[in-house]
Amino acid sequence: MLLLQQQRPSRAKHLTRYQASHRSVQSDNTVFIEDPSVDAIIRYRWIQNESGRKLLGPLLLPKKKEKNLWSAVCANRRYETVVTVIKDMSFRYLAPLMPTTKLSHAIFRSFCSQNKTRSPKSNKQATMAPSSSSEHPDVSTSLAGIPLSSCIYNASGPRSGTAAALQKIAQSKAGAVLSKSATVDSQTGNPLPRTWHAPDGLASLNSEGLPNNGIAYYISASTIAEAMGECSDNNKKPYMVSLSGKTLADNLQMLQRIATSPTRSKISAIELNLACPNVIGKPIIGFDFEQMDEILTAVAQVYNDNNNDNNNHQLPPLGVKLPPYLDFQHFALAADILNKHKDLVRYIASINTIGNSLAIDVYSEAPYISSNSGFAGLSGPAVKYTALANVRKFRSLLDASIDVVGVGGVQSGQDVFELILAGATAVQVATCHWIEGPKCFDRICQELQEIMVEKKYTKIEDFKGKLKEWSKEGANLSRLRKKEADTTLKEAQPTATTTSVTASTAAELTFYKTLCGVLVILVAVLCADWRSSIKLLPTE
Ligand code: RRO
Repeated sequence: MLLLQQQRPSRAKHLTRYQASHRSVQSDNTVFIEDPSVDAIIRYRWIQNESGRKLLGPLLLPKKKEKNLWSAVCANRRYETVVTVIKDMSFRYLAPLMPTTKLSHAIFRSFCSQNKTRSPKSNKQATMAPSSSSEHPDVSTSLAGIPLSSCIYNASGPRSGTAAALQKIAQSKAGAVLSKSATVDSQTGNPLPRTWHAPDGLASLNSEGLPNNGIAYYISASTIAEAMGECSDNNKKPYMVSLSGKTLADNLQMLQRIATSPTRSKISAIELNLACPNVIGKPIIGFDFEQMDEILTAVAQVYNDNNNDNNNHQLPPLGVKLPPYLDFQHFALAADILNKHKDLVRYIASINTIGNSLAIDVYSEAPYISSNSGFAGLSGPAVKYTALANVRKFRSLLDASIDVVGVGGVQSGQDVFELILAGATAVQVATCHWIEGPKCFDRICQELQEIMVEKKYTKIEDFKGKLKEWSKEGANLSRLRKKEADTTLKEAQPTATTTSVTASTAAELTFYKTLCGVLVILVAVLCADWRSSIKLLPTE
């Protein structure tokens, strides 16, 4: 790891210091570069492959007052600290991945090219992590019998409505590609504005109203080919289709169309959305247990009819997207229905957004969202705890044959780790993908791997569903770990303070010095003027 801190550095000086110390870049392929031109610290991470280094994405950490903390983090490099600090710094510093500056890119490029020209021996010495399995834990999983190279993929919703958007997911480290929920015909959705992001980055609202290109588009050969490209082989990366018919008949019709589609074998799973909160005038199906049972019974009939005929119309495994439940009785009722249909339902995705939330603009004294009187689905980091509880509860109530996919507020490897600990087999990312774009899958995947390395877990099964009961010993261990991290932070802070006179601080100093000088001159002139005017006063 490396943190460059200097006073008014020129670019050349910056590079020189960087070059002098780049050997200290840590084996986890992370480098921190302070960029005085934007008063920020930029974190670069990369992977090493045969052809050189591939940048995983620069991350701008812009807050000046956070610098000391970051110096400490850099010195410490314990993943707990890094993850904690990342989370404390709040979503808005991380998720949007603001455009990083030319200066830092130049430094990073220089670093890459420099290391490429080294001899293999010194190259090894310099930085790179050995690519053993312990350094790159296995994040693959098996969902409803479908192998996923990574347990992290996109949720149906943001950035999943077009082949172009789906292609970007396919080209990322996401373990699968899931389409936007389809209706029978294409539709544009609710009027704008229909989305809102809280300024603190902790919550988002949407009342999209199911804008989508219609089922024909999502199951067409051209869409799947464009989206999946090289990945169109199901063994490499599964393509999944979400359905959200406006009526039961619509859902059954769409299932039938998939069963008879020439692309049927290219669709690895179907996710039936029983939880859309934004169809005006329609209830959230997952809260109406009678209707939920009715729908699953009818869907089971379509599956049976097709899977038992001799026309090779087998339908892919079915998952069900559920709304968030908040009451133990509701968990039990929903789980009973799902268990009743365990031959049909291979996984649940839990949770959809928290429906009918409301955000108010204090200036206009009106909702931020125009449609449905401002009522909309809540997502983002604020809902993670509801998602964790739903995953945990359903894992304990559902038949073991039904997998649980965790979704809700995931924005870091730690979030994925927690959901898997609570019992998730895989994890979907929605709001973070919406804000950060598909590179979030690579970042989150690497963060999960870092946690697994630290904890010496080599595969997902090592911790899946293994959430422990609260215990005094556990709480003591946690306290000890936090104390250790705090001590390391405190130890690192004085160094950071003494060494980090930033460019902007220096500029402020110069400004105040000049201001003082001007004031002294002004006062001197005024005094001289006053004295001479006294002398000139006529004597009585
Ligand atoms: O399109 C939407 O308004 C939407 C859907 Br289908 C959903 O399932 N969840 C959500 O928050 N928005």
